[in-house]
Amino acid sequence: MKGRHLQVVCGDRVEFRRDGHAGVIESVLPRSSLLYRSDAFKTKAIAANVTQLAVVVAARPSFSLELVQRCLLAAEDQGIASLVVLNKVDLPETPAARARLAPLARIGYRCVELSALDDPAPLRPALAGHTTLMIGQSGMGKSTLVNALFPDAHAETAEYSVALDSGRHTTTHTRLHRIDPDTALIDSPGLQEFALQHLDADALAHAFVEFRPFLGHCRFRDCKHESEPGCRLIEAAEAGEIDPARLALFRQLRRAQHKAAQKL
Ligand SMILES: Nc1nc2c(ncn2[C@@H]2O[C@H](COP(=O)(O)OP(=O)(O)O)[C@@H](O)[C@H]2O)c(=O)[nH]1
Ligand SMILES: [Mg+2]
Ligand SMILES: [Zn+2]
Repeated sequence: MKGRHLQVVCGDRVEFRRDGHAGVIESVLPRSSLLYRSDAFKTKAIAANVTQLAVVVAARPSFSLELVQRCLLAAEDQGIASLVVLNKVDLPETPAARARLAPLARIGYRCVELSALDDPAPLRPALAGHTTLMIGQSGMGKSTLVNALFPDAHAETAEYSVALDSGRHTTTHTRLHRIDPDTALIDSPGLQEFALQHLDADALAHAFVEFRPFLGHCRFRDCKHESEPGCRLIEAAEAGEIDPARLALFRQLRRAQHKAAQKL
């Protein structure tokens, strides 16, 4: 690998050689997973070898349930575990936030509730043995959580950034915090978009875990699950076996993916 351009992302395992007082990365070892972020212009790798995604939400400011689901879908596609962290349970609006997450809990997603300001401990057992990428919209309390878990981390939280007049997005670098040899937490900047465009329609459908038992049973092999007769997913939604809102989300994402593919 020497002399070649190396794409190293947070979480990579590398072969490293000492060179005087410096060090040289000789090679990047094969990755077990690679997660991407995308905006209108480009797709960018954000972290490698992640084994679990933790999506942080809170009752205030309000969070996008669609964004949470996009994150969970990206994790499913990469075959990694995921959980939702409902932070700020000290806030009185928490029951409403919990109710919004209920459809995800029903299909098996774990939800850990805590208040980063009071006690981050409820998250520790969920992190053990994993390399967890923590993501979530700005203001959900990710930096507060990192500081509570790692008192030496000094991650900048919202008030601090306001004082410095440096804007809303305080975390600018993706950073790995090691807890023990088998456990690490990766803190990444406020995430507005999670790349799903690179998934084809089939991969996207499989990322909806609760759809899996029904896939391959539609009358038409190339069923788009829109309005085709004999569509097993439409039947399942009508029978209450899957959540119609999830089928609607699938259709919306599939159309967006289709449009993006046409632009290439
Ligand atoms: N009430 C309450 N506020 C919190 C909690 N955790 C974080 N916050 C506040 O939420 C705001 C955003 O926190 P920050 O950690 O910067 O969010 P980030 O953008 O996700 O990194 C700050 O004002 C925090 O003090 C919590 O558990 N309860
Ligand atoms: Mg932050
Ligand atoms: Zn179908």
